[in-house]
Amino acid sequence: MVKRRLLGLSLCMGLAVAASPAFASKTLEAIKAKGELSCGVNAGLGGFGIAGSDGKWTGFDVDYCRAVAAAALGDANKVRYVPLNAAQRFTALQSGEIDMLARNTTWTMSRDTQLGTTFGATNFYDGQGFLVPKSLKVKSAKQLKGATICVQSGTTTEKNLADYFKANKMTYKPVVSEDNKVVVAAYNEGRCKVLTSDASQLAAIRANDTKKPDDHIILPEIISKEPLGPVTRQGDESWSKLVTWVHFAMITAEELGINSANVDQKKSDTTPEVQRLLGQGNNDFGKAIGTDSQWAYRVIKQVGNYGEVFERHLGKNTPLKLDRGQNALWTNGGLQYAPPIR
Ligand SMILES: N[C@@H](CCC(=O)N[C@@H](CS)C(=O)NCC(=O)O)C(=O)O
Repeated sequence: MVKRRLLGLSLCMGLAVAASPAFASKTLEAIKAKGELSCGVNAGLGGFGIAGSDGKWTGFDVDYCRAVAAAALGDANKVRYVPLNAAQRFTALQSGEIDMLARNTTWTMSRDTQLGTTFGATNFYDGQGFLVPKSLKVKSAKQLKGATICVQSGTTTEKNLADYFKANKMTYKPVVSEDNKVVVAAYNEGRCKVLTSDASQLAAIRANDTKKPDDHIILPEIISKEPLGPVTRQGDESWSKLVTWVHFAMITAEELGINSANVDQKKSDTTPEVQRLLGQGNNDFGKAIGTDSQWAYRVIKQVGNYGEVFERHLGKNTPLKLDRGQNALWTNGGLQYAPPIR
């Protein structure tokens, strides 16, 4: 009786009843053995994933790869970037060519349940929009009846476009290609009047791929939900959890005011939440995901908290000039929220 009550109490408090062994992750073991994380990224999307002329990859998604490498391997630089287009991305994950995908990929039910792939974190809340030349004098998507619209195949974009025009009883002429470069070139050459994609991508395309960004506007209508996040293969839950919790650690760090510049100092902060995140005292939340107590410390030290990464690649001082918007912390009216580390 007493025993049962004790068991009830410990379960209630969320304590482990028996020491739970770390689940062996085949993916993590393989990554450790090869000494690098193979991370699928966009082949060239400024702000999210792009290789410079020196071959160095940068971007918001690239930093997610780096953060996972810091947690899993101890070094954010131990990443092999695998550029993938929209059509290739899931096959690369299914076949084992990559260990994870960090490439502006929308979490949908079919992708989560039918492809042998799995989602866990939404690191960027996005939505689909329309880019048009100002010279067109269009102010609303509702004025796009009969328009030629450039869109990339193998994306949620293509499907949402069809839904939106159907719902609004409008016709349109799609100009479709599997290759994003072809899609963007078609827009720049006027072969389509409108380009549709995730709004963040439109901001990137307008800033980086049009001759005069100011000659183009993104229409006010956002026609879909595009929760973007990292994707892993189904069947290795421990690895998937590691990838998900890296995002939560970055959110928690921002919430607690911990960043790459002050994280060393914060190690001596006695606030319990800070100690748990940074693996101080007896806290070791990394072991159960196959790493060690310093997993989150390394992410913050080597890559930064969520806000730092957002500002570095997408914020006001970048060509994309994106607001935090829905990606603000929940404490600031946004949707970014992490379950507690305890
Ligand atoms: N978030 C949407 C769209 C993502 C997407 O792949 N967008 C295209 C259109 S700009 C892209 O990134 N293309 C680059 C490429 O395929 O290389 C999805 O997951 O389907």
